[in-house]
Amino acid sequence: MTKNLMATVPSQIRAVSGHPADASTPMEVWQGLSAAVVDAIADDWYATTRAYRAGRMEHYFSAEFLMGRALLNNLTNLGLVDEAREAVGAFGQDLSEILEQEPDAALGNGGLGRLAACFLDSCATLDLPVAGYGILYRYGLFKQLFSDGFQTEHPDPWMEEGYPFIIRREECARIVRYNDLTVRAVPYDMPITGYGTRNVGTLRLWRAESIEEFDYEAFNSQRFTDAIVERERTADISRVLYPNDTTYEGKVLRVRQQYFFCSASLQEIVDNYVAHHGADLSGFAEFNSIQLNDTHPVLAIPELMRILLDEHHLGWEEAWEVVSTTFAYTNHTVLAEALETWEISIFEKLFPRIMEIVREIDRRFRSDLATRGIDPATIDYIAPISGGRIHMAWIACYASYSINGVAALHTEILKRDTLKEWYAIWPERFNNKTNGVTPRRWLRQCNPRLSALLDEVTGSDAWVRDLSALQDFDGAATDAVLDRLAEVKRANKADFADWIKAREGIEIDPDAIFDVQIKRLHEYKRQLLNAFYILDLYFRMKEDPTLAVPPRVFIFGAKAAPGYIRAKGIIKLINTIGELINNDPVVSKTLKVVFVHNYNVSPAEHIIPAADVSEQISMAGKEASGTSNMKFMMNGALTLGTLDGANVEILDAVGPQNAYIFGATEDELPALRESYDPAWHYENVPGLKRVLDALIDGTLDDNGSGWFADLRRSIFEATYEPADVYYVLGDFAAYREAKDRMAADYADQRAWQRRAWINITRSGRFSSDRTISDYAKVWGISPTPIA
Ligand code: KOT
Repeated sequence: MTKNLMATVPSQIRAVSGHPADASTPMEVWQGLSAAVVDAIADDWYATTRAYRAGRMEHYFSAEFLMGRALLNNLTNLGLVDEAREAVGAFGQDLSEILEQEPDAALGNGGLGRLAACFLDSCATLDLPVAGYGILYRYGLFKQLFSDGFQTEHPDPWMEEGYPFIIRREECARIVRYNDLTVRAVPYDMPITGYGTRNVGTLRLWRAESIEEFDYEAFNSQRFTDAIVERERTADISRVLYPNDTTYEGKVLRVRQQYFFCSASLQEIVDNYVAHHGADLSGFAEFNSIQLNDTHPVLAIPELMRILLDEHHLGWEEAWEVVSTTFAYTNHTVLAEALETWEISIFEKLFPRIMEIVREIDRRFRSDLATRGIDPATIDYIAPISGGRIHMAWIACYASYSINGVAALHTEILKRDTLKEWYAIWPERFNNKTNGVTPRRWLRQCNPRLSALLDEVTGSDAWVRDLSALQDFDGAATDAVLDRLAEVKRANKADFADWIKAREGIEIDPDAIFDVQIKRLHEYKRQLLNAFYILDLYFRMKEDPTLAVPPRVFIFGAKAAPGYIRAKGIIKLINTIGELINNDPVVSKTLKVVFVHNYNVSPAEHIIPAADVSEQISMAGKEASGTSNMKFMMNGALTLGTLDGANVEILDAVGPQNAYIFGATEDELPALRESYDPAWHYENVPGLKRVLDALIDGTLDDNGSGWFADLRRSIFEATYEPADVYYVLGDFAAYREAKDRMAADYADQRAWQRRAWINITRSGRFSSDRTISDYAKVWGISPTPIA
């Protein structure tokens, strides 16, 4: 494999560019080098696919896979980074410049999609027979630009220049039928390499195409546009990723997308079963299990029923037995606005047979529960069809052999509130799977300096496959090691400062504290609380120029859903505060605010290794898990956070002296809320009045949008929701105290480095390898190495 790459790179580049390698553009070199990598793994990929298909497999169904870039990830996994550098160096190209040519595969919104990508990496590394299934969106998540501090959205045609890491499998196309449209689903396969293994897994993404290129009859009878329109209606299905994170939008096209990839994937899985085990489908669940990544793929449940009933002629009971031992369901949020429910009329219009099956599931569910003595009101509330709508989460809970949340606290909230009726009936189905992130991309690959230090301290790279091994090195933090750790962080921060200068045009001081909040923009995540702190600090410094404030850079990265005006208002606010501070001749010597535009996987790889402080400040009970918290920890940043999601478990891992925890807890909030009065906080909590007034007194200009006044109203006035639903003012004093203290503590560099070291060595349980090993027990699969 290794010697292959060096030998094939120049010819692959020539094949792509039609030029000699040394006359090719960086983009062509990226294409050729990537093709050489695919060439190097092709035989192993084929062998892995064959081995997996013959045995029991897990199938991970997800509407989103936020893969990011592939080339460096594959080179890292295959141990070919140095060789690739040499290969392109031979004709005067610089590998880091080549790597920057690659577009991000941004086929996801945020945490849910990135989790799916980390899981695939772990499955490959652990040699587990798992394949991913999703949609090949032509346009990934929109590109974000700022114009006068306002977010603007632009299309992201990420594959337009060609993408070597995905292979069209024409021969595996399937037909997906809607009542009003029949389309061809063509699979595109992406190889998923692991670290230190020859196994290569697969992500299969489906693209919608017309059965025929043209409706020739329409074309010939001079109805050219009709022919085109029909073709476009089909292509619409896989055209674009919906840009909503944790919100639900009941659009017909969206449900078409969901059915599209579920139906195509199931057809393939069923056909593969028949090819290996014969036409009796009653044994299907012995060889197959399907994980549903939230409710987006829940249509797979009635669709598998349809295939078993109509195409393989099983009886209802027999089919239901198969289905209810096949599916497992992961819930990713307790936010009410994310719960998917569909109007019956949409299902009736698109797929009447699926609707018929859902009605039968509903009928049997009701009688099943009545027999169990459940009261009629409860039955009606959790029935698959209720209030004239179809409830995807209820179908998932009813049909799944396993139901899990994504962090301990989240799973407890599911059992206690969100899914309590289900927990009462089927407690044995519930289990927790705390999320994790892959240490390959999020440490080995993005932080080579820290990786080299860890190799040295631990004596090998074994930690890359077993991150928990680092915990034995808690005590290895000698002065010499901590000096090295400090050098690593300083060098990463200097690199980051260069990157920011080039990307955003802002100069930052690598010796300042880098305080980072990167995640989707949502009120519950409380970027507003962070913004209020920064503005308050600015006012404190204006008021008392002698105030001792350690130099700080506040870094943000966040996209707002295009229709989420309040989230866009918060982006505009942060940009406006940034302008005020960055242009203040005095304050800007100490503070800077940087909003990284178009935040995505590859910017995260630059930001996280340079961070000192990890902002995880959601209102307790709202962030199901969070995963950037884990990436920061792995890279030696200290958490400043609430007791929410996986922060609770991070605190447990590092101990209270190694994290900064503040604010109301999930169990305290209900009582606090009863007497909560934001106006009282505004009058009495130091700093708040000045900050809130700045939103409307002309200090901050929202360019006439009225958005700042709206943000202020959201704090004081109850509309659809109570005033300040996310308790921003309630937690402000505790946040300010913790954040000030943290900044002061930074001065003791030795103590800080020691705590950073502990964060790194204790991050093992947040490796997605641990998460996937836990899932593998539920799935009943075991490692299947090909070599
Ligand atoms: C989106 C739409 C519907 C239902 C749920 C979502 C969702 C949830 N999208 N992202 N999430 C996040 O998932 C991550 C991975 O589990 C969590 O870490 C994070 O807390 C969720 O907000």
